[in-house]
Amino acid sequence: MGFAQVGAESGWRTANTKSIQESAEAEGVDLKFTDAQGKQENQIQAIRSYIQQKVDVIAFSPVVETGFDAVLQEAKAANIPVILTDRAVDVEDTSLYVTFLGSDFVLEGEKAGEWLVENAKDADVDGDGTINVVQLEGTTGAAPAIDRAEGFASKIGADDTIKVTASQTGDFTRDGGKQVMESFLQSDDSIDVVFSHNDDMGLGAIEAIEAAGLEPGKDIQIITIDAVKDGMQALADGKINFIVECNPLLGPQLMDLAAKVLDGEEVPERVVTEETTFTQEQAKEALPDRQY
Ligand code: GYE
Repeated sequence: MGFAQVGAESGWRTANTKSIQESAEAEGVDLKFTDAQGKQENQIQAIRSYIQQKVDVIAFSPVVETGFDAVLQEAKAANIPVILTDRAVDVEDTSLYVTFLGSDFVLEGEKAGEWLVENAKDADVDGDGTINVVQLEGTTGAAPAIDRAEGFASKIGADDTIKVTASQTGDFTRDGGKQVMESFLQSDDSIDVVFSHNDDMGLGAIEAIEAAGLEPGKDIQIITIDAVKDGMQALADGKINFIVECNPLLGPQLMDLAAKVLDGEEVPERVVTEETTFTQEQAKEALPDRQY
């Protein structure tokens, strides 16, 4: 199996890589692994090299949704099946991949939005009747950034006191989240809520909020997605208010799907990961057994 990973941008990604490498080893799969360092061109190059090496199956987590048509056509022409892992591509011809294993990112955004609608009153710390939300977006053009924003917007639309006043990418990294939050705080002193597309950017935002002399989780509420250990710890500590889980442990299912595809068995076009959500109390309970 040739696997073209996005990079090492977040705690989620690190756990995802470990899961894929460990499951390959456990299943006796000869894994060729590359890290694209967040660059689509590196990923395309890695896929091309897997085609040249005539691997049996290619799996990858696309950095962004568009621009993969040509290389996927090359894989198809070489009769190498492709499994999308974690993130989707936007291609016209869906026969260019056999299946897509990963989360429902729209649903994750919806869960975040629903929680805010239900808890909006508590978020309005300054009591001015409006909830001003700033959004830390994931990598521009990536499926989880597009879908989480869409799901969130569709739910907060139910409450016209909730408004997204600023939205910018922090590229799914802690440093990116910190920098964007610093600039948001400089230009706006009425921020009530941060909606961050992942834990890492939320953790960066916590640093920026504390540096500005404010208390994260109280003066400004924070909602994130992923539920990696560092995020869950911040949630248990009261610095994050709500986390929507996104499970990175896709390795076992990926190896299973690959084996089936190579055995000529039918596999579903879409395999959705099951996930939950965590409040501060639930995070305290879940933390001791958290695997990632
Ligand atoms: O949420 C984020 C990571 O594609 C689901 O990518 C993944 C996202 C995850 O960098 O932390």
